[in-house]
Amino acid sequence: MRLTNFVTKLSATAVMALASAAATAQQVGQDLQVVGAPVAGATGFQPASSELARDLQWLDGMIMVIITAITIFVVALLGYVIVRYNQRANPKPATFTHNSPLEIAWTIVPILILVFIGAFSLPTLFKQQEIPDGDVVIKVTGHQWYWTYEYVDDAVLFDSYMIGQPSTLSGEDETAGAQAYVRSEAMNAVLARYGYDSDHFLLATDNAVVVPVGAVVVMQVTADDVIHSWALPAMGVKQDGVPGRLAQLWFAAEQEGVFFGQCSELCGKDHAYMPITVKVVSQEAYDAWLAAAKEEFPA
Ligand SMILES: [Cu+2]
Repeated sequence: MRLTNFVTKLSATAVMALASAAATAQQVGQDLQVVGAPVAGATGFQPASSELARDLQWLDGMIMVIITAITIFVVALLGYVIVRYNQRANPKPATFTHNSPLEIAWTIVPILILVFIGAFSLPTLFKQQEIPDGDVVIKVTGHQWYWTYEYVDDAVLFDSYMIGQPSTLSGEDETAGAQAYVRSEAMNAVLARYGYDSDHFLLATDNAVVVPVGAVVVMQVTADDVIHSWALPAMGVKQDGVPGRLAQLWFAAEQEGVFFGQCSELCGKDHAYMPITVKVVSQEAYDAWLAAAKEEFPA
């Protein structure tokens, strides 16, 4: 019984290994849910999918409470003064010019509020800026107008273009009516071929960054022409890529899924057309992807 189980498991594993070896890099993660994407009409954050994103969203909420309390307090004071000390209610105004206890209070209280905010915001900032050792290290270079990704420890290097950018459309796509940068039925068919639907137009790229769930990912961000910015809202990261400099950011994704970001530094006429697609996959799927990527995209 045990032996049969073992044999069944072994053959299943072999089949899976064969199947994944046959997959192309682009096919990895096509069944993933889209988790981090902008939503039309929404005003809040994308779902926090890393510790950094959770921290900064919590900080935003906490500061919002303080801001709201201060605003209500100031508006209430203004209202009280308008009603109580207008010319009709208070015909004879007071003439004093100083009130030391009051002045000390309105100096010390804001200092305490700022120290309180700093006590929470500085650790959050330091956590973002202290770069841990990466399980996966990816050098990302911004170009007008696409990104290049290099998995520095694995000799994998590829460009990533927005689906709908001219180089992503084949002659057949154009015959079918797909025009670069234009939303259409034919464009939806191109998106579908890559595993995306029409909502992901302007967000999805031909080649995605693939990272394993839970792994510490360090991105080394730079650019080779003008300043770009690599941003992934659901992970709470954004870093300018400056020509000649290598800046770093890090994140560890807490859930599998597809996450979209966009270049966030105005970089020329097609700035709107260099999105970022990150697929967070299981370790097994990542290993399969890496094996395929080494074949397809040798550095
Ligand atoms: Cu840009």
